[in-house]
Amino acid sequence: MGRNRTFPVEIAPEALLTTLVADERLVWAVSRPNGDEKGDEGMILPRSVPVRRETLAVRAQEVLHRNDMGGWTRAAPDLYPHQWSWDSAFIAIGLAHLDTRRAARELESLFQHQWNTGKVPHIVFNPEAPPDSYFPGSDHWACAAASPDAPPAPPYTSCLCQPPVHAIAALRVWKVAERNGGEEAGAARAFLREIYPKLMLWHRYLLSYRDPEDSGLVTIFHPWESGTDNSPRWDTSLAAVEVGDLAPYPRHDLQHVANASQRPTDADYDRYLWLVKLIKEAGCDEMSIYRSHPFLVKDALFSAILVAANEALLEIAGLVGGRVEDRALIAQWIERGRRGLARCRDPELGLCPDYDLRTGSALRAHTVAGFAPLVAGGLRPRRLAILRETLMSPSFIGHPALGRPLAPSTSPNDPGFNPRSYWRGPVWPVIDWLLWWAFVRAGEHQLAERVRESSLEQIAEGGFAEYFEPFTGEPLGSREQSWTAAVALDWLAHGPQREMRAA
Ligand code: 2M8
Repeated sequence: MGRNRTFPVEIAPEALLTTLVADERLVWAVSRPNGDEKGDEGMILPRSVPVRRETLAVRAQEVLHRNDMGGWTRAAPDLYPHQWSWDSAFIAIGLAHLDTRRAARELESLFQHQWNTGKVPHIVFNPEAPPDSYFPGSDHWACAAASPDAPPAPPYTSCLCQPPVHAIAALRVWKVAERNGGEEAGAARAFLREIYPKLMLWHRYLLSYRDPEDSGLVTIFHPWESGTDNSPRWDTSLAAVEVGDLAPYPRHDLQHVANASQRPTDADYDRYLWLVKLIKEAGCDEMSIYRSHPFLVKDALFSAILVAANEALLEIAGLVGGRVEDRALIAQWIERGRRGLARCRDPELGLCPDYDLRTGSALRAHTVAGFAPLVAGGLRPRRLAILRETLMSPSFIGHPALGRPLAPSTSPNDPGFNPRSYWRGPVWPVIDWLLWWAFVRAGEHQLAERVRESSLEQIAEGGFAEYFEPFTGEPLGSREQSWTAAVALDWLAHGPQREMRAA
């Protein structure tokens, strides 16, 4: 992994327009004069500037170009200078519309660092990133390399993992390449053959090491594994973690946001680092972690993404001629996941909460992760209607003060809601992508289109931010976040008509 800049996506803007943009309408970007008085900074565009979809596509391409490190993409320029697992999967989905080979490469480079157990690490550290750019960095995780299951290092990896969007991304790459035909389709088929056993091993890891109970639900050992780090989902379980002696540590992340309130608190970080310390002490060994770890949680959204990823994997197995026994096994995994998610349903909340294995109780927060069964798909009409109703209710998209009809990461009615703090309220484009894609698969095209349209408007107005304030649309967190650019490209490539055809 080096900083060899060989980004192949040098499509002329005109070519990009014809190949990529399926929907040629304008997005009106409306900025507030002088920025929001509560905000940290003003909006990027002057008042009422029409942003053509073409311009947005070119800008998204430029973000991915600037974050390209030659075969892999950093999650963001300053805040996240390494390769993150689920970010890379979303990035591959976006890159597929620019260059399917480069998109395949994104996944291949991540899977080069897969552990022997099948685990795909949540971070692959860029050896060339300055040591004070991210904490905890590679030196903090170097001990993970001592595990007999770790891949050769450097580059070092963390020993956590993140939601398995990868098979979904691999299939997306194939579908675009197949449509383009010729040599590109041939290369994508070779890529699928190559990645299929690795994906199989990855999913097997999650369904064994992370679900020894056969519940269909994945156990996470750290909030970072959920990808929704400081969500109120984890408040109760984290509060029970007693932090011991911790060496002082830096908060490099705070240098890269306009206001520290947009990031997790120091108390959160103490717990995050304490859990990392315990995981390191357990030698990153799942069985030891399972025996003694103070944070063992069944993550509903992670589990739902795994179900959807298994559906993609089953399709890939068909395309590459995977063994019949493996296909039967994947089909069982899908069933097992759906049954697990059905069991965690909470009729009063209308959501599917996470579950704390230590206390044996549901974690009843009102967050967007509760719509996990939508993401898993395959719902009966009644169940789909209930989730849809909850999503459209004033607790989420129907909240009267929202700037746009997009789901806040945490319901404004949840006591843990904070509209400016990371996963405690802001709108996240990647989560909207998951909901949009779930609606497309469920045949809910009007809803899907509403999410797509509003998300593109939000990005046209605020740029490729990591997350957005749900009432004002103010961009927050990192700028030039790769996965925001990637999902924008995917949305732009899927105009409303195409969604209708996909039905
Ligand atoms: C955020 O998480 C990292 C830790 O993994 C961090 O805050 O330092 C999350 O939003 C996570 O979901 C994402 O993958 C990562 C990189 O974008 O940033």
